[in-house]
Amino acid sequence: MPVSLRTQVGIVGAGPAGLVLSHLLYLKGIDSVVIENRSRQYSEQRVRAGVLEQGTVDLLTQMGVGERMKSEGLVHHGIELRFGGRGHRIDFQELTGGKGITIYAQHEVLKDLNNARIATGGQVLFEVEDVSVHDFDGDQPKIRYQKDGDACELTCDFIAGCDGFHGICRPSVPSGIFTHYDREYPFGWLGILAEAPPSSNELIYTYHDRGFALLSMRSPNISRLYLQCRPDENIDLWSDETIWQELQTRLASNGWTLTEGKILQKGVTGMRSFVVEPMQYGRLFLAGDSAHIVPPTGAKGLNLAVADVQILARALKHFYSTGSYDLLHNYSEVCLRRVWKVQRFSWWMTSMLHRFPEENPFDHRRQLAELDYVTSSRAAAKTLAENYVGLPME
Ligand code: FAS
Ligand code: PHB
Repeated sequence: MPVSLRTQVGIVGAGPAGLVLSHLLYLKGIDSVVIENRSRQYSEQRVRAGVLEQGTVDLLTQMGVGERMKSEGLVHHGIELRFGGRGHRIDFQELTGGKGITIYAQHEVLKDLNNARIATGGQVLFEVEDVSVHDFDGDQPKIRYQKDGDACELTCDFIAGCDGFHGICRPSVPSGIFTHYDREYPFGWLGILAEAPPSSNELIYTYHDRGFALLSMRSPNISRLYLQCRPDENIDLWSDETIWQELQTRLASNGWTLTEGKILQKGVTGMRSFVVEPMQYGRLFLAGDSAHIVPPTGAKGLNLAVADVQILARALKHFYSTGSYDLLHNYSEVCLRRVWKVQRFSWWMTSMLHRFPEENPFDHRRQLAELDYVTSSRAAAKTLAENYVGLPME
């Protein structure tokens, strides 16, 4: 006989989507259990996103998990677009009425959320195995899993599939329900974490004949940098010297130098745009990367996951307070309006800043004209700025 547990909302995945949802539900008086197959240590060390939109920062602060983010995060009020060896600043403060972004690593957000969940008696079960979801077309969906060798069954009112792109929730929905929208890009990003003080106070996105590069950071002593590479790039072929040399070339600008340092971590990530519609089936609701993937050029992945679960938490609260399914029925529709605007922005930033293998000279000149327009027209710069700091929630 499996060990039987009961909760209101079963959450698969303890990434940004799962943990923000669990804590939001707690703050609304709703019980949840988070089921995670990795260890807490793994998820709190995995280097991923780095940019928090204004809305994400405000939410984490309102949730009471923003103290370390406020003291250690780096607030930025602009970015630089660099092409032709010259930099052009996009002034978020002026263009968005004072909004900005905060550089604070995703794994630091997860540490803060895990600590908050534990401090408030939350149930986040790490290192579970053989997770599966069942009966979500009925009113008592179940999550089955192995924990410390015991077979367990968690009966819920609802399941939130926050288990990322490679999770089990999306594939558990019967075929024929979902429509998939997918675009793979003909390049990836080679990313490094380096023990080097950032050579700029703000992010630099650069368009170069040899390909895209991005200067970001994690702290006054740690730089985070990326360069466009083949989608199937073999990271072992890239010595630290070669990486720095390529970054120096692509980021070069008169009178500016890129400070190098010891590379602490390096890896290659592929790039795709992906959306599944609808984002729900029965009492299973998908949120975050389990439902959509954006290329990281717009720094949106984590922020979109947080937006999804804000909408889901509001709908669940409405159900438990009134018994009405209205907001739950509208979950996908409301989420997808934002998802597709974020997909558009992420695709646009990616298309403007990367070299495409199959491009012709016209495409190259058109990209340069796009960059020239964005950095010389206030209207064009404003559209970049308002998307980058985060569109308002519905
Ligand atoms: P996540 O993938 O973060 O979390 C899903 C969780 O579910 C994980 O903890 C996983 O272990 C767990 N899980 C999976 N299968 C399970 C199962 N069967 N049972 C139980 N648990 C299961 N976004 C940006 O905005 N900027 C970036 O620079 C950026 N860089 C990235 C680099 C990499 C290498 C990757 C992979 C992603 C990057 N992203 C970036 C996107 C990333 O930040 C995601 O958008 C964000 O993590 C989405 O959060 P979640 O939806 O919670 O999914
Ligand atoms: C990062 O700091 O990891 C980062 C910043 C901006 C992006 C993508 C990644 O667009």
